[in-house]
Amino acid sequence: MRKRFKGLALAAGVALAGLSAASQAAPQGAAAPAGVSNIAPTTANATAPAAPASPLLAQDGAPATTIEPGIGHPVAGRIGIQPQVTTNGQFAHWFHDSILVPLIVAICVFVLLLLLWVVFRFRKAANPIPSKTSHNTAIEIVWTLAPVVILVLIAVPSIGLLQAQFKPAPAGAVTLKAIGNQWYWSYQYPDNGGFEVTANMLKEKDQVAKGERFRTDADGPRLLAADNRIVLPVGVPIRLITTSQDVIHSWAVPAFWIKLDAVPGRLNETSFTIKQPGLYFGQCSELCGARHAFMPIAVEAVPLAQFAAWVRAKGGTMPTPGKASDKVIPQPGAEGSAAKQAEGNAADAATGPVENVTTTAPTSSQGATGNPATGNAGQ
Ligand SMILES: [Cu+2]
Repeated sequence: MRKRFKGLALAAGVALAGLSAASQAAPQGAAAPAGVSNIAPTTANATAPAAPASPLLAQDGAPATTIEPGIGHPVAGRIGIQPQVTTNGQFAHWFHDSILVPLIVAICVFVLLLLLWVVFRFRKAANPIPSKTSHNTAIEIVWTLAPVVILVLIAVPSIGLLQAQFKPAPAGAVTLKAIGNQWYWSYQYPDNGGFEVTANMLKEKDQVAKGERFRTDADGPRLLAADNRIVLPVGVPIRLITTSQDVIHSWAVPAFWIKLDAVPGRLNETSFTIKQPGLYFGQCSELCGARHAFMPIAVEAVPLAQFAAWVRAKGGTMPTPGKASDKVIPQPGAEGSAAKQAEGNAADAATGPVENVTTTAPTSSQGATGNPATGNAGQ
């Protein structure tokens, strides 16, 4: 089923790419203000007219990937964790459902039964002369040690999971840099030519002006659908780097077991591997201002070949199929970072006393944060 769908999507993509030049020019031109009406600037890709050539999106912006019911998005009335598509997520899901919840339930039931038994057994009517017992060494040792043992048993897999969640990506990972903005996400693929994608929430039909693009069910659930999806390959490690332009945001996709704060001036990093193709939705998960609830994340996970086609359609490059560069991305202000190098150059070029290094702002920022490098130059 999925295989057939993949083939269809690919075929549709190729067909669209071929047709786009001829048939798409007219409607796109007519609907030109559609993209402009978004809140955030969508001028990310200045080099290539990417959208029409994208093998994954139809010309009108309709996605070629369809949503699988119950996977990658919330469902009304569902209790519990979303189905997981990463190793960490699957382990955490099992840990939660098979260890933690049963344990909590068992402890609660046990304590409740003890209470009921004590209330019944030691009631006044049955004990006209109260017992004077005040200590019982054996039972005190048990009720101290038993919780300790339980906590230690829980701690072992917990700490293992915690460690796994922050494991650096292995060599050959594809790097995705997610940048939080008030209030939208922008994305860069530093290993794939550094093109940028801006993702805004799609509004409902009654919220947009005539001719403007609005959300359809194919785009995704209300408040979760984005005009541009992030495309990532399946089965390839993803190096996720987050940062922010303004305030703290958080890049979170429940189906990936990923929630990583995006902090201005800093880079946070984690890695994950998506196991199955599909559409996965998430949201900013750090209260970041008035429109915090309206900066969704939509990830389209596709086979590597399709990812490569999308990258090329966006004007990017694939270093080696399935193998991104392993270059180290230095933290702002660290040795080897652009800001540090610029600082060194500025110091070399200075002929007189330098009153304040930070005033000689390097022309090139480190790029990782997108912030001017002046804030780091003096450190
Ligand atoms: Cu935010």
